[in-house]
Amino acid sequence: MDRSYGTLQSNYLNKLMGRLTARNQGEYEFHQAALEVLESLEGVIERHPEFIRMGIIESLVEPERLIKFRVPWIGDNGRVYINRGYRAQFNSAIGPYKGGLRFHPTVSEGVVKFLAFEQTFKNSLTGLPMGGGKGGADFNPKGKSEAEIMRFCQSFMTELSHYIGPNTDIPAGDIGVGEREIGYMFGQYKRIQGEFTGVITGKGLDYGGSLVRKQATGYGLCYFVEEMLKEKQRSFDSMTTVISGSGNVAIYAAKKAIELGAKVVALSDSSGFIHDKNGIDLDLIKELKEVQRARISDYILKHPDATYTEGARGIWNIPCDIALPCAIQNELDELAARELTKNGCVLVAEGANMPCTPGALEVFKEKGTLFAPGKAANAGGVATSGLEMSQNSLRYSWDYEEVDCRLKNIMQDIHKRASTTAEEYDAKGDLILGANIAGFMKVANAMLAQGAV
Ligand code: NDP
Ligand code: 2IT
Repeated sequence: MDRSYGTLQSNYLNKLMGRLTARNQGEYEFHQAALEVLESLEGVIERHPEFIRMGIIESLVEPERLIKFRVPWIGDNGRVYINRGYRAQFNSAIGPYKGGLRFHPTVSEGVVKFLAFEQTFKNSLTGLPMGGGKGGADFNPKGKSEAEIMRFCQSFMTELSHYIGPNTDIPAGDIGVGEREIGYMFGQYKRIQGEFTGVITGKGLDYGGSLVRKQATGYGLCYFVEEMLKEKQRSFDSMTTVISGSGNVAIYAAKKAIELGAKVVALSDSSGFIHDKNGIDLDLIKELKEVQRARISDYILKHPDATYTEGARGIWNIPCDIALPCAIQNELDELAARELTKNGCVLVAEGANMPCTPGALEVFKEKGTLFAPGKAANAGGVATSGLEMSQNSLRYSWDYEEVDCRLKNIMQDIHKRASTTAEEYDAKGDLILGANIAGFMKVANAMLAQGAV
């Protein structure tokens, strides 16, 4: 059953939301992401009736193109397996489609649409000329051999290569797609097209990747949080921090938070979480996750003082000052939010895309918890992908400090714009509203300027 959408005041937006749920049945994540943005636009359409007249919001919730394809691949046992691949080319008003690829069993049309929709606003917030896209496959990389991963990536790219290009659509990584998978897909694209172009980002440093891209989402998240804390005359110093996930985003969020003085006491994977009151040993986590591709439960073999608990959701019961959900959508629900705030958590910032449920967001609002939405706080990854594209076009590489400094400036700028936009719309401190409106305005104005296309 689709939920009802009684929270929209405007008759126009309410009808639009009704049509959206009817036309995209069962795509709950997409409904959730769209509703959150529409809720933020109530004040905008009062000030800008031209957006209604020109159908801008109806266009924005409809992907420009949705590609769905078969991905056959051969297992080590000689059997043929079939997965489903997707690419949602959501919006190209301000630049070529840009966004990651996710390999995870839960990937579906609705998930890819929610991610590409969010990406449109996120990319706009970075200030760089990138439209919104997202893709992936319902392929589960867990337990697959190196050769199986390579064959899957090559088959996936054989089909995807027809639809992407350095000036049309530039994919990157996301859950289950890291530097290894990007390398295999880039190699296959190069072979098919017979040209070496910046068609994908997150590449290895030896073949066109950018310094800091690997760290960028996690570092950017912490730069954003620093800005939020600064406004309250606080910092990361001595802040007990809980971070979910133990993948690319979580690891580099932990690294930067520790560098800035925080005590990171917990991390998780989809099976469970570790709690190390002494502060987690990040070198061990990196060895387990980046090198061995092991489970996080192995952490306690080296640190018997730490605890491992089955079930990822229990991580939010750990008392902390700061919580950074960096795993997957809807991983932090209303109950978890109540537990966090009861235990004194003062700030929640989304490293993942839409990790907090609408119920959790209500709790944070009610309790006055400082909150940063993913489309603003985790934009550092795609922003640095944008910097990778610039370097590829220039056929030049910037040094580490240069990229890190640009990333930090972009994150500070996103924070400032989300903050000031919230104030302009009489919602001081509401970074959800501020980020949604600031991201929306640039895309909407570009769409208006380009006419009904
Ligand atoms: P990774 O694949 O590197 O890591 C994902 C992590 O999340 C793994 O530790 C995984 O554990 C864990 N996880 C998956 N499902 C669950 C679950 N149900 N409960 C708890 N943990 C879970 O992905 P990334 O770090 O790249 O991405 C994480 C999030 O950040 C995603 O939401 C992604 O969309 C978002 N993001 C990523 C960016 C990037 O640049 N990579 C940029 C912006 C946002 P396990 O190994 O057991 O599956
Ligand atoms: O969700 C995201 O912003 C990403 N997965 C990164 C996308 C990118 O193109 O770098």
